[in-house]
Amino acid sequence: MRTQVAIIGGGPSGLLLALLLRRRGIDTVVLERRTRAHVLGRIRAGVLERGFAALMHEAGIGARMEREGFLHEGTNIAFGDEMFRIDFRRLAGHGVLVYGQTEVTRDLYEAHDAAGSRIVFEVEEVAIEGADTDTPAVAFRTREGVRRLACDYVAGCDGFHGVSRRSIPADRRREYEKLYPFGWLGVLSETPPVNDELIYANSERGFALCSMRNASLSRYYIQVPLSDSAEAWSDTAFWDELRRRLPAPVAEALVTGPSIEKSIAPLRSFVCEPMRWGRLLLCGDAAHIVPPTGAKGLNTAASDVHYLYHALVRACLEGDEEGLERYSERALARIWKTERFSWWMTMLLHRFPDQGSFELRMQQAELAFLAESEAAQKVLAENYVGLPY
Ligand code: RFL
Ligand code: PHB
Repeated sequence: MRTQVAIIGGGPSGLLLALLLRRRGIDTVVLERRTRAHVLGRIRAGVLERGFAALMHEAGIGARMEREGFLHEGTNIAFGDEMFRIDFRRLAGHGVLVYGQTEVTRDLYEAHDAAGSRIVFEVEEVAIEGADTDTPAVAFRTREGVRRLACDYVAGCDGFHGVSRRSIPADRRREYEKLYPFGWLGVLSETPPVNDELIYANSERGFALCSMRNASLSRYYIQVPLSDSAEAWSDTAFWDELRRRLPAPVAEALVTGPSIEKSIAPLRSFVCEPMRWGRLLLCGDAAHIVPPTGAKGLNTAASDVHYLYHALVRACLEGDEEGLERYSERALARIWKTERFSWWMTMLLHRFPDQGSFELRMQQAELAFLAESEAAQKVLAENYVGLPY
């Protein structure tokens, strides 16, 4: 088997990169460890930056997103019983789109079906060979046996737990990591959202977030200790705890119902440098993770796709490797700023087990300042809607 760009991972990064490259006549093969149904069953991100939406359009799949996505021109921050709004349109010029990662992934798979793309599911024992040579390849096992995919470049889009990052020799990469001492318990329910915009809440019982997928599908999160398990949280216990963390008028307006998905995600900040080793290019969660507080994970994956797509087009169609040589530096420059924003939002809105009374006062003062200062709100708005590529 041979292709120009072997793409490991059929999540949003890998699928979007493959679709963009195909549209420019560059051949790709996507290798995915799971089944398509499994990938589509994962409930993850909900907020898309304008840059992400532009890439969807460029890939020719923006129509349903435009039709069914919700434009959010602001967000709300609650602390205790107080709540204030950050006006994205006024402060940053435009808003964000609420359109779930599940829908993005479905649109991507459908476009690949129509294009007749080669996507191999349930691959095992994926191994990258010769990434530091001019003739790389990816070996993998399917039900039919071991196969070998020769290629010009390998895009490592296989998420945080994939093989790509670990294929870069340990002495050629540097990893930066921060683990937070809590997770997010998320619930999806077929209930109308409590508010027409998101609410991020800092309460003395811990963080809570009110989000949504559409007018009849809500997504809520609460901060929980890492030792908790999702199964141990009954729906009633979840709704009771969520209500306690929201300002009284919001809590009273909350419509509850049975959960249709419930899971706990740990919070982590992580960056691997560099994102390139020879002809292996890392992209998305394979290279970096942010805590979900700023809604940046999927959006950061998309900015990598943007840089990598343009670099690969230049390399494959014009034989010019400058874009690939500078890919890691360009992508990381934006990633570190997004890491900073996600870390800052996380520190601002959560309760920490080791938070002393001074740290608590600092957090309260920062929230009070944010509530009053247009300059501080502008910083948040500029980052939330997405830094330029
Ligand atoms: P993914 O989605 O993890 O996809 C990687 C794919 O690679 C496959 N894979 C392999 N394939 C072949 N061989 C191997 N050895 C492989 N190992 C793994 C996996 O099966 C998978 O299909 O990474 P990608 O494509 O880089 O996309 C990243 C995003 O999924 C992620 O950043 C976001 O979901 C993060 N995130 C959010 N991002 C936002 O921008 N806005 C949000 O509102 C937001 N909310 C969230 C989130 C992530 C969450 N969780 C559970 C992690 C909320 C949550 C709760
Ligand atoms: C979501 O809707 O899943 C979501 C929204 C905003 C975040 C994180 C997750 O910051």
